[in-house]
Amino acid sequence: MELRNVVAGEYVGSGELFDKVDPVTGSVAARVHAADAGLVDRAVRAARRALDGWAATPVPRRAALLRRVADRIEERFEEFVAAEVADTGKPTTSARELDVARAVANFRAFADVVSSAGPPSFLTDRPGGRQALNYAVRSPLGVVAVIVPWNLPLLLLTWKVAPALACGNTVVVKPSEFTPSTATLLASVLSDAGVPDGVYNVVHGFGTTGHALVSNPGVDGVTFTGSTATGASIMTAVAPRVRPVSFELGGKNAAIVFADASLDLALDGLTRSVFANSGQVCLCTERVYVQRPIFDEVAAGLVERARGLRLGDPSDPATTTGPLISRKHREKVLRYYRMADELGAKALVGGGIPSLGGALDGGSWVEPTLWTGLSNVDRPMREEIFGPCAALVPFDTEDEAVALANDTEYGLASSGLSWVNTWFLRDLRSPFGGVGLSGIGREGGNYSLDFYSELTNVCVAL
Ligand code: 6OD
Repeated sequence: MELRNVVAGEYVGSGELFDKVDPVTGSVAARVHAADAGLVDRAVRAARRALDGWAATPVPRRAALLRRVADRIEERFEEFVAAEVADTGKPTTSARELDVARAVANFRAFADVVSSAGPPSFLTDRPGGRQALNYAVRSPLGVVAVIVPWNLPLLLLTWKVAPALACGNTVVVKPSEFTPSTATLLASVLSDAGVPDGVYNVVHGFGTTGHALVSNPGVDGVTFTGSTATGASIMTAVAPRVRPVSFELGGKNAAIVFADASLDLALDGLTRSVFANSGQVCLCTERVYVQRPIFDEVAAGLVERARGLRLGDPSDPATTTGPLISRKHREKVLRYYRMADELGAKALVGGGIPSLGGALDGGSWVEPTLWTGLSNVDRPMREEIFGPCAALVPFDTEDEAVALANDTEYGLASSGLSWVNTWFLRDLRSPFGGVGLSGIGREGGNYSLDFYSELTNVCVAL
């Protein structure tokens, strides 16, 4: 199979193709046409040509189109699931229940938000007892570059594309080179739903394609989810033109378990927050602080649950855990596994590469892993690993737990967002984003509208 770039509704090839590898087996799943700077420029120009017409489309019409997109994704639900699984290797059940379901929800949520939200207005007193009316008018940012990662490809793409289009922007999206399929499929759904050509464009490729996109003078803003290092390089690229950015970056998230917690609920929550998507979610827990009286019990319970995870064929409903996205990423995760070992940590479970047999041994699998014996000064406790692993550390007092959890340069789950007795429970109207190395800005509900539009205040003397 070959995947092409999408420019003004046309599927455009290039002279340069790269392999998209199936992380389950390591075999080549697709060949992808990489966009060079020239093709990226064509895509940006296409988005700019489409901008005036789309921006002038009345909000109710844009919202209706977004709802139609959600309906079309639902009609082709299993096609999206299959594409997401082929790219990521994640269990089919996860792709159904989380990724594709959220894509539908994202389009519906932002159709609702844009239909109902309006900036506040103010009556302002003037000298002499008269008043003025201040009201603000939203206009689109313009052409938005949308750069999204490989862990939740369609979920994160639509989380940005839906509000961007709702606000009247046009977009050029660059999916990760590891997960090009659902972004391409979405182009045909948008087109079937009646979104005009050029409103949504796709360029494929690696960092050089992303760099060409964010440094293109026709781009008016950049929204990005991915690594902190890439976020920093995007900031550098847009700095000379002073363009707005919205960044969801890494995390080094902590969970705190107090002695009076309901053990089963805590273990259910930790199993999800540590191992969901093989630990490849920026919100995943990699540090677990447990109050000393229940430390051994929590450790034993979590080990038992880690042993109960089923790695294997994504189409098997019993599979809970997929591979990592690539061999290269596995190398990174395994470096931390070795580092923990060298630091004298004890792996209560896992610590290496599983043997799954047959074709699966060609994939990028890694064992779910839990350590004790690490402390906050150790690199595996300070750097984002992005794998199915966590360290358990005891604490005595609440103050100590909070200090340990806050001892990080990141700030996503439990800084930008705090979950109590749950994890990754989302209401799409609430603000989402991080502090410190975890990002800049908030998206979600009206906060997304604030990023994807410019506000002009009008002051009318009455
Ligand atoms: O749920 C969301 O809206 C969201 N932005 C999740 C981000 C996950 C990062 O890996």
